[in-house]
Amino acid sequence: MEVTVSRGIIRSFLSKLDEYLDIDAAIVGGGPSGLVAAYYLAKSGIKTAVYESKLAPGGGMWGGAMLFNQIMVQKEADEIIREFGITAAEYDENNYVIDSVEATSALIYCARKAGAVIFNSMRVEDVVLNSTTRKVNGVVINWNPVVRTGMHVDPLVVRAKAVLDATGHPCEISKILAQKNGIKLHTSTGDVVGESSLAVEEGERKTVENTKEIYPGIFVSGMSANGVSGGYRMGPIFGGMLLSGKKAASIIRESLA
Ligand code: 48F
Repeated sequence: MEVTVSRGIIRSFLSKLDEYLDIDAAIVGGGPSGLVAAYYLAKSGIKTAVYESKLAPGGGMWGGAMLFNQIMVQKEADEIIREFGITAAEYDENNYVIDSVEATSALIYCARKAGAVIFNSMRVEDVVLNSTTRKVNGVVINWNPVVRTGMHVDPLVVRAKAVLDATGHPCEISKILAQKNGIKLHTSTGDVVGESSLAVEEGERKTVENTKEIYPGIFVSGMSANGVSGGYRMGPIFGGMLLSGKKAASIIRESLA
């Protein structure tokens, strides 16, 4: 029995990893924007994997604000909330108030049920830049505990037609791409501009506006989109994150068509 349990896990995991070595969309970061993007991509039949460095996907949504586990979501994101079956209580004419644990678990569950595969505790530490086309076409992965403990262990590589940087505030993948390759991103400076201080309404609007392809093959969503293009942070309001994830899925889908 002991061997059966171990063999079942090893064989099924290796077969999943093998099947997802060549994919359509690699989502880096399982926060709200990445999970929403993964859901809509997988739902339309696009082979999608999410790489989340932490054990639990969900990013900055679990904790609400200052660990008060409630979030606010604007009614503009109504369609997405309904699509994910999230219970939303009306707070005022523009906003819902939502249990952050229900919202986060719903995003994870629905992304997975739509067909996106989630690799947790896996860190994307670089991208693949095709030397001929100069297009991003893959991600370099390693176990997060390996990276965090500084072990000198080479990674594995996944080919992906599109990569989404959904890493949140650090916009880690875009920074690595710009720093290592001397290329110009589609931003006002050609580089990662950096996030501005908190401004809720402007931040929410800019999150969606800044969701775009920033270099051939690589897209940004959520706070990563703001970090790359110089948008504002906005705290525990999540309509922009959800709408950004949906927009990212739509532009990635168009790029793959
Ligand atoms: O930070 P995060 O929740 O990103 P988001 O989707 O949402 C932002 C909000 O949570 C909040 C906010 C709302 O107004 O401002 O901050 O933009 O999720 C990002 C996820 O990416 C993971 C990280 O652990 C987190 O779960 N992550 C970051 N870098 C990597 C990564 C990496 N290199 N590889 C894999 N996962």
